Amino acid sequence: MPQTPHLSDAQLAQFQSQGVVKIDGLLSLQGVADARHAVLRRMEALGLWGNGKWRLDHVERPQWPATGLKPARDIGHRHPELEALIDEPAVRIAVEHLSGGGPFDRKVWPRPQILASLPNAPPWSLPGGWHVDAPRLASRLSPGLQLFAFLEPVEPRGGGTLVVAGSHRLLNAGRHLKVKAITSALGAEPFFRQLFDSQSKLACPAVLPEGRVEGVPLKVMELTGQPGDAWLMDLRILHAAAPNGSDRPRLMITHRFVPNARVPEIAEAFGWA
Ligand SMILES: O=C(O)CCC(=O)C(=O)O
Repeated sequence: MPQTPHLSDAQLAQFQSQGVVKIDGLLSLQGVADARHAVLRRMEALGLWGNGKWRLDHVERPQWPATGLKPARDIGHRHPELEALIDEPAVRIAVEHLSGGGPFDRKVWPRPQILASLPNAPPWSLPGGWHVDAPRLASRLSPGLQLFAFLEPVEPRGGGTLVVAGSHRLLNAGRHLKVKAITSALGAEPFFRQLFDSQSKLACPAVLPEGRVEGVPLKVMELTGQPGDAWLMDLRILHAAAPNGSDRPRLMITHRFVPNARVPEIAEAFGWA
């Protein structure tokens, strides 16, 4: 049983200001090992894993944005070992602490998803595809939290999701905004216009972009970590999948925690019946 995570004052302050925080060792190592085994069984069936090693030599290297794997088709998301991770007590406590409390909806996003990519770079470059998965709410409240966790080590430039820390503080103007309206409003700002501009994609930038919009400091950050580590992200944060410049597959899981109390407003914002 993992220890109850204690979020330090610095972590809480970081979550407030940046909308994303890393919690080392949030998931139990046994739980992660079980989930990793479930995924590796599928990788073995695909010929990508065997005798305790990755077997990528016979596979043509995909080129970003191709990832070489379709997790839903090749691995499947319905694994009890994966679902067990999001129900671990330490995860629940951290998510409830940061989101203001459960219970959480399981209809919109019923189970965790695998995020997987084979090595598909160099050169590593800033990606396109920046998006959010939830609307801005007229109440200005956060729609919920997204968990990202690692089944395999993910080092810098190793395919970890990229996020624009601080972006949750923008566009909370007291009216609903759907996801396309959010990216197009952000794209009117020079910082985001440059980030979204595929012509300006720098191969292997030494430093990830930083900027300021409406007085809010913004910073592109890469979600990296070791098995068991997790990041919790406000669902308002702009984010994108990234190339995998390492020599090993990237294996992460993600899950979106939406408090039941937020669902009616999200449904209204999206225009669901
Ligand atoms: O890291 C990835 O593959 C992208 C994750 C993502 O965009 C999402 O979960 O919404």
